[in-house]
Amino acid sequence: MSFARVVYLSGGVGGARLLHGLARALDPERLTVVVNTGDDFLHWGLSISPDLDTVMYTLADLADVARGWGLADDSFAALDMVRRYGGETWFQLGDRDLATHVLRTQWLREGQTLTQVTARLCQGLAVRVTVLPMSDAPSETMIDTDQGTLPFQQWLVRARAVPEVRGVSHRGDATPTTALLQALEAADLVVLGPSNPYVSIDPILALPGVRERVEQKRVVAVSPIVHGRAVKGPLAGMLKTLADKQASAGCIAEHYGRMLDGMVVERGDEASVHGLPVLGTDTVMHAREQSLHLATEVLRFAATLGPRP
Ligand code: FO1
Repeated sequence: MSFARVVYLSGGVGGARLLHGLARALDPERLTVVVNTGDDFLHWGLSISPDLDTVMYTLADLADVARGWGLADDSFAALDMVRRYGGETWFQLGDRDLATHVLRTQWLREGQTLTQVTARLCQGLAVRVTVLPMSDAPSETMIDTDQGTLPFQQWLVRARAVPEVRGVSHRGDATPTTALLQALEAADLVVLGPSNPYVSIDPILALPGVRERVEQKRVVAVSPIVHGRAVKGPLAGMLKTLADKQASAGCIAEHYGRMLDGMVVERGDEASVHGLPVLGTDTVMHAREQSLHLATEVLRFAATLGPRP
């Protein structure tokens, strides 16, 4: 069975890695990426959408893969001038990256939606996969910590995710875009990327009507936890403080619950997943070829899953 329309929910660095493989395993018009915008914020007066940019740059083969964000071979001359003026330099914006934020800010101010702006930026980079922000309204992820409630980037980047996480909430009353709901209606497979469920996938599922629509579809998740550790980022600590659980692929499956029809985990982690079809394979993607291999494995595994009991 091959899938006619795949919707991929993505956020953060991990999600983008698998996406590069999916975009090669599928014809571009059969793949829609729905991207978390809970990380978005205003910085230097510019509208920054980190997860949208990481997805777009990855699909355009322009991403700095090692660093996980921004453009490969970018320079930081503007950042150096900001530093000389005593401006904020904790969030490092590259010179070419700035063009994305400048035009996104301008086009949003002209009244275009984030969906329209994203399509225009993708067109400029010849990205043919459909990239959809989860909402056209702001829905900033807030992190409740032992040092107060912090906006997401202030916690993750400025505070280096040191403050202990006590809760995650979303500011604003965002609704899913029509394009997102239509993509879910048309989908015959939904893949949850190997992203942090709390801050990259849950913000998408929390939008009114999204979880219900996803639950009606065939859903496969790829574990962001490998042999008890997060491949990248603060997830293991969050599982401890938010769910009092030792990080495992199984607790990611439990987090998503009945929504899942199958789970893809690192070879050797299968036993941690209970009551769900599970595939153990190579999920850690160092090189580009590995993301194509994993994408192919995910699609092949998804095709073996019968209708939900
Ligand atoms: N993450 C950092 O840890 N330090 C940075 O200076 C930084 C700058 C940055 C600039 C543009 C962009 O799109 C992303 C950037 N990120 C940076 C990553 C960003 O915080 C994360 O990618 C997501 O918000 C969480 O996945």
